[in-house]
Amino acid sequence: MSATIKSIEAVLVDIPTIRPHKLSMTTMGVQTMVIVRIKDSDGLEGLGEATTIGGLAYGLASPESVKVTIDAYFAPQLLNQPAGEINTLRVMLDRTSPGNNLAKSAVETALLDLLGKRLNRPLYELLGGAVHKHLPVLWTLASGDTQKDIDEAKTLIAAKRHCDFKLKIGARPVMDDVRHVAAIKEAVGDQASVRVDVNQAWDAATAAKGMAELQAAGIDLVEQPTPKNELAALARLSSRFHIPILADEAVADAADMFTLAAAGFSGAVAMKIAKAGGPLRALEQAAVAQAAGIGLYGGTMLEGTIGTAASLHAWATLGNLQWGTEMFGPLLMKDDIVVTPLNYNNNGVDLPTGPGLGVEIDEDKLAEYRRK
Ligand code: MUC
Ligand code: MG
Repeated sequence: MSATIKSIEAVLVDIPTIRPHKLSMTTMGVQTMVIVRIKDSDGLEGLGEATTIGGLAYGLASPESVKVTIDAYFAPQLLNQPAGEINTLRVMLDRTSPGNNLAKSAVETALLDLLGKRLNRPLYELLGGAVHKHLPVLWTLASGDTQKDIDEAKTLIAAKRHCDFKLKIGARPVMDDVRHVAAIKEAVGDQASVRVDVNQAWDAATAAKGMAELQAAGIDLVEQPTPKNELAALARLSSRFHIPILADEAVADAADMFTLAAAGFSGAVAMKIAKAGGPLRALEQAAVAQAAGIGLYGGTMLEGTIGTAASLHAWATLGNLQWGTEMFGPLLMKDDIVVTPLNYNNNGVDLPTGPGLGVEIDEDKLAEYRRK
């Protein structure tokens, strides 16, 4: 008989960021992760992570609500079920609990990690094998100060830690943002790709003005300029400008991707396991995007090492990752709760190769940062 699920624990972990991280809707000084630990009847353990940004500022769930969802609703359904029947368990949770993708992502990840450990193979092999063993990683400049951002970019370029940058804009008047972005692009020149993320802050008219200015300034990509529900506006902007649009908040899963593509959108999509409901679900979204000619980008919710590793295993299986990834979450946090951190080098990160996610919890660090 196959192993069954014996315990499920959801732990809130708060780690300060290395500097304030300013987005259009909030400024982060701490990142809260929900770490999920699933143990089976053979004593093996799978790890998962559900992470959002700024409490309730960014997504539809908070870290605290994700913990309650897992403790009160998912755990009783999952206990004593066969741990390896991941598809069956997914179908069960979808039937009893629609949505709740953040919590589902952590559970799916933990079950995949458990399966990898049981089979003694890395997750990417369970997903059909890795096309890439080293993935490019962008860095977000979001100190809120132009000169600080330029200094940060130059240091990171010189250290070969990153050569692609995303700037968080949208909180200030559009021309203030354009001046900030243009100054940074001017300072780094052709050494770096510079992109922006507006996080839904512009209406359609402001977006048209902003995109024209950003196109003239040599910016490579504009992420989610308009509100997430305004799909027609996103589609219209994508055909009006040659600077491509990256859809983020507008598309969580495969169905959203189909709807946006059918509305006439062209450009790229920021895939995130947290939005889609797990690594398998994110790859379903990738298939729809590819069929519609929409470019792929490995996105982050600024997860720690567990969620970042899970995402990397999924993105590594994709032949065309046209826009690379932004899997830098662990680098934005002051500390980590794993024994061996990911290896960031040469403007990217190495895919972990151990069984499952290839990541191990540091129990002392977890005890230090878990919410008391
Ligand atoms: C987002 O909207 O993309 C990802 C990178 C970053 O700096 O913020 C997140 C959220
Ligand atoms: Mg974004």
